[in-house]
Amino acid sequence: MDYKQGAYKVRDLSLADAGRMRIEWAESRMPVLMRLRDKYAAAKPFKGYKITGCLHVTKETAVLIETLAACGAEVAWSGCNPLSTNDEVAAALAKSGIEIYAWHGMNTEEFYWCIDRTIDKTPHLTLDDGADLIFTVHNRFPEKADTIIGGSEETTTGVHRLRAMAADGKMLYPVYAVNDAETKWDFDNVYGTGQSTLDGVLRATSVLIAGKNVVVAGYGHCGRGVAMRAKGLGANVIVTEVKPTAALKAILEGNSVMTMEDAAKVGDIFITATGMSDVVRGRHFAKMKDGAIVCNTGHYDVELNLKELAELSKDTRVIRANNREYTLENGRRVYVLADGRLVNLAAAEGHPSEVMDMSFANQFMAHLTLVQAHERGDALQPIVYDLPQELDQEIASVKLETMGLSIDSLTEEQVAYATDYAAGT
Ligand code: RBV
Repeated sequence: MDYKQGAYKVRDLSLADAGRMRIEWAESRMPVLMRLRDKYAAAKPFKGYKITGCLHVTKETAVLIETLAACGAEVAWSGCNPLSTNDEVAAALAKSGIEIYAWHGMNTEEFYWCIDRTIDKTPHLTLDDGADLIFTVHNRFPEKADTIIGGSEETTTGVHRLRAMAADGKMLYPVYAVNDAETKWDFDNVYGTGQSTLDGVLRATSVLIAGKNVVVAGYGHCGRGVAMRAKGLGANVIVTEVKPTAALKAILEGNSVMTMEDAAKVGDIFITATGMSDVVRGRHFAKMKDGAIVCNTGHYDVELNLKELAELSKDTRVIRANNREYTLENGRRVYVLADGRLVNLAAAEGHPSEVMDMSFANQFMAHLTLVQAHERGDALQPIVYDLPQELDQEIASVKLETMGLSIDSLTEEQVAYATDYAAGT
């Protein structure tokens, strides 16, 4: 481990050159964020602001971090999951002077130690994925909130929790729900999760997807993306749900729908994407076929009850990277990927750069908005804010432009037609 107090703690600083090449690869596929870097690098709107982040340390996150730094921010970072840090990227960031505490395979105590080190900086802004940093500030260092002007949250699970906290009047500063921007959830959660989850399953197993029964638990945006991509590879997709409208959508979009109780007996590969705890538990594992593969792509590792699986098992071993075999008392084998942690980041590299480009453009703009409001003297409430919808169109339009695509625009007559309530047949 390479450690320098107040500067970094990463696995191995000598991985920095390899990490730098990964970051450059991501930069070449994140044109929207790179444009924001170019646009604001001279004015340095974040000069004098300390931004503390807790988000997967990937090559894409590195592009976000270095964009914030290029625009004047003093940044301190930790990873938001013990298994999602890319050690090469972490080393590259440390070597280029970013304060970073993150390594792959840390335990829970180390996880919070890293977050605490970033809070030591007394930040002005917090940037979360899963709300662990914000909750740590609120629960253990509430005095630090006095100098925090605002924060942002990247993912569905985090936003749900923060909205609950705000409804209870317990939030100490305003937070932008980056997840809820259309150019985030309608792309990252669907196409990002869809591809990266299958990527994780393939890297951990290398099995043929075609002809398999893939059980997707949860048909929200993430589950829908996973189902779509599994089907694209030739799987028979079975969806389990608790929400009637979501189940209906799943069936009308060509999937089968059944209870987990029934799906457990026929599934070959199980992927949870619900944000809920104990979706697959002992009684389900007990019914599974020999060789069943089970993983989770939700933010927290609560969706698979591995304690109950361990109780049913007589033996367990790691059979390949991110793939643990459990031999049950009934003699059948079940394979759990990435210890039930989000398989797309633990076993693969997270979402592709192209999709993180828009998610992180929203993150950048959320922080810029907070700083600008602060400098204008606008008092934001300690609640969860949505980003303005115009921003979605702006980000999408730059994305299209960088893809070399043009779209039509309405004529004046069409605009008039759209708002003419007297028009009819
Ligand atoms: N996510 N980040 C990456 N490549 O950096 N991949 C996925 C990456 C984020 C994504 O935005 C999602 O909301 C969150 O991880 C779940 O923790």
